[in-house]
Amino acid sequence: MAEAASPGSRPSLLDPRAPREAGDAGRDRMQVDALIVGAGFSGMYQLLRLRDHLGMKALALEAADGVGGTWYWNRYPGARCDSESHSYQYFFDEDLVREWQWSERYPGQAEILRYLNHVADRYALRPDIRLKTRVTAARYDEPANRWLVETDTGERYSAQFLIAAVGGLSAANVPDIPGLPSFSGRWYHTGEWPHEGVDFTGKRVGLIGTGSTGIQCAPVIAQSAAHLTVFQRTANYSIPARNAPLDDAFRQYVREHVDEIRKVMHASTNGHPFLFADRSATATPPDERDAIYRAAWEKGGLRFRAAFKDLLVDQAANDTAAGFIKARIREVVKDPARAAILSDIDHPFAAKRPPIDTEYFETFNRDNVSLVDLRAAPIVEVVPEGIRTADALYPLDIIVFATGFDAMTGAFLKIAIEGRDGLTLQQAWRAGPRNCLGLQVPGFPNLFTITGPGSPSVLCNLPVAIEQHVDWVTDCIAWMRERGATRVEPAEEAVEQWLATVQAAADATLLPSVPHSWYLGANVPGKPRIFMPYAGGMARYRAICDDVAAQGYPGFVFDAPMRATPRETGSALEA
Ligand code: NA7
Repeated sequence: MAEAASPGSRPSLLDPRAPREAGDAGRDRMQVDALIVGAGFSGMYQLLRLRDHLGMKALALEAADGVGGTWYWNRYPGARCDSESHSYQYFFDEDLVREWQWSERYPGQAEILRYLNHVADRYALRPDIRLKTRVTAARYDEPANRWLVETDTGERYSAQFLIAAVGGLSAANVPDIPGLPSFSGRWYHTGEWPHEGVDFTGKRVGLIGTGSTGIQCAPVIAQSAAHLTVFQRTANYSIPARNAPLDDAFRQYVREHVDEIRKVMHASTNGHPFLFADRSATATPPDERDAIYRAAWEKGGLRFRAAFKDLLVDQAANDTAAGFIKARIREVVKDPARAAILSDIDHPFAAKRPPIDTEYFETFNRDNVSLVDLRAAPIVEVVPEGIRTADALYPLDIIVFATGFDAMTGAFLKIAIEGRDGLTLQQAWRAGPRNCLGLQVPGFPNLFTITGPGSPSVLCNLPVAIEQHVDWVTDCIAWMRERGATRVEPAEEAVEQWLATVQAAADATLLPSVPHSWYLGANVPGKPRIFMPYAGGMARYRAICDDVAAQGYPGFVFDAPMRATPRETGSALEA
């Protein structure tokens, strides 16, 4: 990628002298070429690419009062990324990779937020980011070919391109439990954590949820709370993270191997800096297999999933991993009754998002921790004193909801987006998200979604997925500008083909077999049950996207005759 032009050389679009156009579509609206919704990992990089590489007037609107997206909001105790820090960063500028020093194997929330603020400063992004500005509505004005955007601050914008960089895991899911407003204590969702923190000292804390987040925060809360009660609906696997400080030798290795690390991430299924081992669990003799699992358990983290190539495609192979982990849980947890509840896992390993932890199962050996099996006795209601299940009342001072997100679609649908002919995104996605490559929705010209449903997104180390999406969008816009096109949207036929490809990719794995998975939307009542992310792997997805671009964007409709190279056979969008 070309070097960025000197950042910040143009006057800020937030300058009151910036162009505002009168007229029906433009009255009192700030006119920009591209409006980006969100200033997390994806929004900031999209801003940089459009502004500094294409010379566009681009502006990012961000609801928070700081940049950082996920890492701005998720300040819960123990918040840490599951990707290894040397891979959880931008790779578009090798100098940036070499400059930044991560302190631990997995980056903590505060450190990632510092990194993203560093990026905002280093590339002078702040003048083109408007904070504390939530986009509430966006309507496509077809005659003008502009997106008319409204915000909660009353600012109004008009943009040719609208890029939703809102994050797949940003719309907090607080379950609708009867009686919650009557609770006399305090309650919090982990994804909307107070900046000043929460003091658990001397408190009786209830934690609902045992996904990646609940598994991260339970051990930390248990250290200061008088008592922690973990409410478990679905028992979960977890692999020890084995977090540790990074030494200078490793940091030097990263500085000297930036390109090599990037190549591995780009070649890998999930965008991580390691590849799946080229061996089958079922074809490996049991003793040897066990030794491999033990070594992977000691190494820790998501690398465990890569110990064999068939864990996610073959139930028998998966059973070997599942059995190994369940045995470790029973080994760690001293109380057999608790161990039984924690290891009674009803789905294949890694078919739901596999958590990694620091002393999660060990936490259940503490005297101040109890475990409630909601499968045996579900939550009935919240009462002023605490949580009532079908068979008991648990008195609490604080309830922590680690109950996840309206994932992949929630943040997009929270904005009232209206495309051509009055079609709303809610209507277009009523039966589940429909788009092409996870990037564009039919009927919504010039709207791009970064890491949207239908792309690898949550199945991938996200900065890798984000850079690929942003680069693709930027290249597509550049390609249009070179050819005088002003409008792009996917053809219905291409969308149908891509949806079939996404479904086929999922069906080739064990992932859709879990009925309570949020990959299927099952955690949000009333949400359509559609497997949303593209499960064919990041490397495969990148190749498809590259192919589409190289072929002159077959499946996408532009408003000007384009010189496209016809494909010789088949479609770029096929699995
Ligand atoms: P997840 O993975 O969606 O986990 C949410 C947890 O909350 C999970 O254990 C749910 O049980 C549980 N949950 C949700 N609603 C309820 C109700 N109503 N009652 C009891 N328990 C409930 O969210 P996380 O924040 O942990 O992780 C999301 C991603 O963020 C993660 O993949 C990382 O990428 C970062 P269930 O399994 O649905 O029965």
